[in-house]
Amino acid sequence: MQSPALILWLLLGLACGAGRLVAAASATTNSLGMVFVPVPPTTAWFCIYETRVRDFGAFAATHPPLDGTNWNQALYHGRTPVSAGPDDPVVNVSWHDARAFCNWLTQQEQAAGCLPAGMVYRLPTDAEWSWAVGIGAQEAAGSPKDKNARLPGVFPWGRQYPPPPGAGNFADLSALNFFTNWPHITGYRDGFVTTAPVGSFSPNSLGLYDLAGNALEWCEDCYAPGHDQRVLRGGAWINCGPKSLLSSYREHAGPARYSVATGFRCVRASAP
Ligand SMILES: [Ca+2]
Repeated sequence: MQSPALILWLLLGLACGAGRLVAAASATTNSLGMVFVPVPPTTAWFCIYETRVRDFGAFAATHPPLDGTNWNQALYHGRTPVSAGPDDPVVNVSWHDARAFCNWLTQQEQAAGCLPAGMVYRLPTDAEWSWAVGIGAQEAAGSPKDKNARLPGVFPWGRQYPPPPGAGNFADLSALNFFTNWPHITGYRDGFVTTAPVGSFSPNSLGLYDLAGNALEWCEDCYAPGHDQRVLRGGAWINCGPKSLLSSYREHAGPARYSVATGFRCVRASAP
């Protein structure tokens, strides 16, 4: 039986312009066109896409200054465009910037009556991200640092390495041809030198796209107790694995850092 808050949220979705329901109780779309699906057994609904340039632009145009620079005209080594299109994942955003976007979206939609007062947008926790990628039941207790790369041979697409065709956007033959002497996955070609539009590759069983590659995704958590750096999951267009593409692999960076490989994904959940 669905909770009253969830039923209210689903009904509000019908009344919020672009916030139409895609499939009742299994996916919902918000005012920016971001689609969310449940990730059991967590109570968070994950955006099926990494946050796009078009999503972030709705916020960034009115909320400078940000830690990250050139989020809408990112360049690798000063000359190769990254995330040049509106449907590419936004990059060059810090953990602070990503959280500010989530807070802004919460306020916007609550003010418009599109989001119940008891619900928020936020970054996923490291544990929620593990459930999203399918390893939540396999990881032992501990910090993200304790869990880092502890499940060898388990990738978002399965156990095969190199990945099968269409598994995601990684450092591939397309990038090798463009950059030359570029570390890449032998024999793998995804067709994208840098980022790809979100949803260009097959989703996982929950309907989530790009958990492997494209852009690294900020999580809420610190990497370890007493550690001020934050967790990043999922690998990026710049990674060729195999370790950096494991489902259990974590990177970490300071909350003000940003890069052409770093973006984020939102979840929609009850307020803490
Ligand atoms: Ca690629």
